[in-house]
Formats: sequence, C-alpha cells, structure tokens
Amino acid sequence: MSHHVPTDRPLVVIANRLPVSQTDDGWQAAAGGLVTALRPVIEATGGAWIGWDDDAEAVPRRVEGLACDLHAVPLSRAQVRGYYHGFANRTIWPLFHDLVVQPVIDRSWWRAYAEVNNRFAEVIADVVRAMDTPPLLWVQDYHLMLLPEMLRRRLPDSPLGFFLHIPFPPPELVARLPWRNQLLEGLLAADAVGFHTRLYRDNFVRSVQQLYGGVASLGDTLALPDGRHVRTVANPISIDVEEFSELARDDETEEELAELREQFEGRRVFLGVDRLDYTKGIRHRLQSIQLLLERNPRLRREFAFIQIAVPSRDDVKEYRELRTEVETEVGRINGRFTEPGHDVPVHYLYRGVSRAKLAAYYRLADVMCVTPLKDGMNLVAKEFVTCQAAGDGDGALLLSEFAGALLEFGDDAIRCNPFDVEGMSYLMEAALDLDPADRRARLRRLAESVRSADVYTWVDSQLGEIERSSRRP
Ligand code: ADQ
Repeated sequence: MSHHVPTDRPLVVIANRLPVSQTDDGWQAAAGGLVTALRPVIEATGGAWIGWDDDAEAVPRRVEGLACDLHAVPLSRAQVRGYYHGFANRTIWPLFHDLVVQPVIDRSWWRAYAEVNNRFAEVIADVVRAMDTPPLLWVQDYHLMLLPEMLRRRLPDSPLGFFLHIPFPPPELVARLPWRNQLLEGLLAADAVGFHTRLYRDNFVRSVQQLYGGVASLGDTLALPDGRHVRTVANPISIDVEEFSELARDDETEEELAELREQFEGRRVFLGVDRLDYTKGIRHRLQSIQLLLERNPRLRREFAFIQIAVPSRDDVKEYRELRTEVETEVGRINGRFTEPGHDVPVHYLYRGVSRAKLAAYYRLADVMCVTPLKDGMNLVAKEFVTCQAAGDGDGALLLSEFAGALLEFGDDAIRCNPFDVEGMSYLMEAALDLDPADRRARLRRLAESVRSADVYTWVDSQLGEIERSSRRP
C-alpha cells in the first residue's frame, strides 16, 4: 500500500538501536512497529537510520528489506554500561514510570549518558554534512534527550523533532533528578516534541514552566523567554492495522490457532503478553488470578491463564529479581490449584514467540489482561483488538487506567486499577460474565478506534508538526 509522504526532505531517524539484527543468514531488517511505520517515508525520501549496535563495526550500510542507509554509532562497553544499563534503564526508566521502583542516581552514569549523546551528535553531523539537502532529523526516546540541543548547534538548517515513547512524569518527580535542567533544555532545542498523551505533554510543559519563569503556553506552542517557539504535541503511537489484520487470518496463524484451541478446549483463556518488566504489573496480575481461583473452585478446571513474558534487560538487577518473583508466584498458584489429572491453571512462557504464534494467542484469548502499573502507550492492547476483530472474535480487554492506551479506548475496555489486586480479581470475574453480544460490540468499537488512528497517522502528524514548526521564525 502506498502512503502519503509528509515531507519532501530526506528523513534521518535517530534511535538507541538500529532496526537490524544479525541472524544465521546474515543481517536482516528487524520487525517492529517503528520500522514498519517509517519504512515507506524513509525509503521514499532516501533517508538514513542512525543508532547503536553491539557489533557496530560489522553493520552493513544496507540490509535486504530496508532501503535506507544504516550508520552505527560505535560505543565502548563502559559507555554502554553507564549510558544504557545505568542511566537510561535504572535512572530514567523507573523515574519516568512514577517510581514503580526507586531510581538510582549515579554521577558516572550521567557522564556516560552525556558522552554518548555527544558521540551520537558527532556521527549524525558527519552523515548529514555528506547529504545534498538538509534532512529532517527525528530523534526517538529517553536514551537521547540531550541530543536535540547538541544537534541544533551543529546542524541549524535541519528541521528537528523528538518523540518520547515513555510517560513524562509530573514536575515533582522530574525535580528529583540532579540533571533535570540539562534534560529539559536538551529537549527544548527541538522544533517539535511529541508525547503519547495530553497528560505527559502537560507534565512536560509544567516542568518547563518551573525551570524558566515567563514561559507562555499558546495552544500547543511554548514561547520561551529567549523568543524561541517549541511545539509540544500529544500524538498516540499505534500499529499497522492492515498488517496485523492480515497476519491474524494468515494460514500459519490459523494452524497455530487450531493447535491452541485443541490444547485449551473447554477452558476460558486469559492472556498476558509483556516484556518481563516491573512496569507491566505482572505480579499484581498473578495475585488477582490467585484470588480469582481461590473464590471460584469451579474455575480451577475450566480456566487457563497464559503469560508470555519476553526476556528483557536481564543484565539489570531489578529485572532478575522480578523474574524470580514472577516465577515463584506462578509456582505457588500452580502448586495450590492444579487438580490431579488436570492441566495447570497458569501457563508461563519466558520467551519471545513468532508473529504468527503471537497473533494466534491474541485470537485464542477470551480476556486479554493489559494491566501495567504505568505504560507510555501499550501496543499489545491495540494488537489484541485488531487481531480479534480480524478473526471475528469477541474477546474482552481488561485495561489498566495507567496505560496511555486507555485514553483512546474509553469505556469499551474494562478499566482496572492494577494496584487494587482484589478489585482487579472481581473485574476478571465480570469479564467472564459479560454478555457475548455486549463483548462483541465492545470489541468492534475498540478495533474501530485503533483503525481510525493507525501508525501511519502517527508518523504523518509527527513529521508534519516538525516540518511546520521549523518554518516559523
Ligand atoms: P514496550 O514497553 O516494549 O514499548 P509495548 O508498546 O507493549 O511495550 O510493545 C511491545 C511490543 O513487543 C509489541 O509490539 C509486541 O507485539 C511485541 N511483543 C511482546 N511480546 C512478544 C513476544 N512474546 N514475542 C514477540 N513479540 C512480542 C515502549 C513503551 C510503550 C509504547 C511503546 C511504543 O513502554 O508504552 O507503547 O514503546 O511507543
């Protein structure tokens, strides 16, 4: 399908990682929402993608299936440790997710973060100077918050945008960071800064207003004391709806689904799909399942909860501890509620699964549990409703009030507060008792709302904002 290209400049995307992976068959384009969405624009405009890779020296300029130039930023092991495992994942991540765990403040990590952002800026400047026209520069996410300022100095002629994929916390939390001013100033050098929701955008604006006196907020534009204007926009990311709808009905998915239906015959299936991350609320979810089974002995044979947990950041202490806690909880529930001669109630898969399998699980589920303690957006919820609708399903979505996705879904999802473990267990029961016609109608509306603003809408409007705001004086 061809898509409208919202800019006539080359697009340069800058993200922590390059969208490639090394397999037995050589380098390949990685699958993922951002790559899929950006591919048409980056390919049509002859752009480039700049990011870090473990094996930076070996990354080829081009890989099959992705017609844009790749430039790897080489970093030392110590830099990666400080910038990525340290500052990004143990300081910013927990702080920006409302202190689900305590952030660690470490000056050597901060120095590595600034150094790495600077290293990115140098590589980008070299790439851009070799191009014929000044490209549109689009920086992604919390790993690179100092970069806009570093790029602005070096490349004043390029429209420059930033998008934050995680929540932006309220100013009281930002205040805990000794380097909050540098980060805010880093972001404010962009022409446009994007967030998933109004709330995150407003938190950012309030933080900026506390940093400088006399910042005027004119609609979506911030007027800074030095006369500069910065657009700050709420714009929810989404998925490629066509691609997921096709995947959901594809032969391979149907085969996987047939097997799963046989395996779980006669049982109501609850599903969780998350990176194994403490923000995702997996432990709270398991505790609710435990209460559900405690109150409803009948369910013990007629129920299955499948948790797919994708390994994530396992070189970080908090993530290793989480894994132990989750696995202990799974063992406790199965030990307590498995009945002789019957299958276990909780199926736990610690691994990534293929796209077709993922789509088959989405179609299988009666109730999808998306119950993060805090989540910027959450694409799993959008993938679930899209796959269910494509397969004419009537699955229910249990959705946390602390996921950005809730704002688009309103009352058609069953909204829950994951901190209230007992309350959530009653909502799980309610989900099982919903009238099928009601479930189907809700699912249709949920899928319609995802379809009405897919990932291409997101890219178009972000690039449009960056382009327009860069033209203002
Ligand atoms: P994540 O925290 O990674 O992203 P999410 O938006 O749910 O969270 O995206 C996860 C992606 O991984 C989904 O596309 C999903 O299909 C895929 N995935 C999950 N489990 C998988 C499995 N077992 N096998 C294969 N693939 C699997 C961050 C923010 C989010 C925000 C996104 C995008 O934390 O809030 O929505 O960025 O901005």
